[in-house]
Amino acid sequence: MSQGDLVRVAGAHDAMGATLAQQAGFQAVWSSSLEVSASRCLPDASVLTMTEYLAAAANMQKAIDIPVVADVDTGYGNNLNVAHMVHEYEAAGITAVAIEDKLYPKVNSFAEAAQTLLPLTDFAHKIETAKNAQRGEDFYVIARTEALIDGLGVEEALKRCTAYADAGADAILIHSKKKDEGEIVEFLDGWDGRKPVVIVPTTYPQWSAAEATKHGVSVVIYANQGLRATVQALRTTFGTIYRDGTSLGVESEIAPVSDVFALQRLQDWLALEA
Ligand code: SPV
Ligand code: MG
Repeated sequence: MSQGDLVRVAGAHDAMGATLAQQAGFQAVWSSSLEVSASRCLPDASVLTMTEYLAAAANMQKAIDIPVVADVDTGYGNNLNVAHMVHEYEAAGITAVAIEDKLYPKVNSFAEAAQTLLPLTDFAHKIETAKNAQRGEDFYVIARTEALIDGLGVEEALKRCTAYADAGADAILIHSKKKDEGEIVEFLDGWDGRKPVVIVPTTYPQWSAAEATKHGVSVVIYANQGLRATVQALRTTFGTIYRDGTSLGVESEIAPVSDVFALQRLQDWLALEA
């Protein structure tokens, strides 16, 4: 970000996904609450605990050389929970956390459910608490507003992000569930640039990284495409093997075992023992 280049981030839920994201060239990995909860077939609704989300993020960070940006939902409670979260994530070597201004327990932004936001001043206080709790210099707190998700409009989103930036957030994340980029562009046109902007173009994938850069976006998160690819691939592969009574029909489509060994860095481990 300091070089002025767009930072592209891929969502993952385990070390394998994080490693594949790094190999594809992404600059960071998003430890997605949707992915981590879905990997256990549980809803993205504050059902898992902080320690479970932290374990997933830490497993990813241990496997890769690029930063993990951890989606920490609401910070798992109120201000003291946020402070504890920052202590634990920072100690685990996580580079950045993104905290959202929804009420705990939260539910995924795309769920057909009511979204309730914290009052602006309460969430600004949460951000201040997070920054106060941080011990070193190299830890980043991203403030995420769900104002557009809650239908409160661009003006409210700008007001909130300005307050969160002034409370000490290192970047702000503006989320939208619209099928076009209209309200995101409107937000970016109104943003004074006091802190970098992060977007998550899940529902408006036609809006490219190049266009986002032109509008002043610093970070783009592809939050869940990896998970959705996995669902599709496993469904097709398992279905074909079960139907055919042989795996012959999928052999040319799936990674060879040698590829899996490479991801496990088996040669390095054998060299270590030798
Ligand atoms: C996630 O990946 O968990 C996110 C982004 O928070 S979204 O699912 O779009 O809310
Ligand atoms: Mg999430």
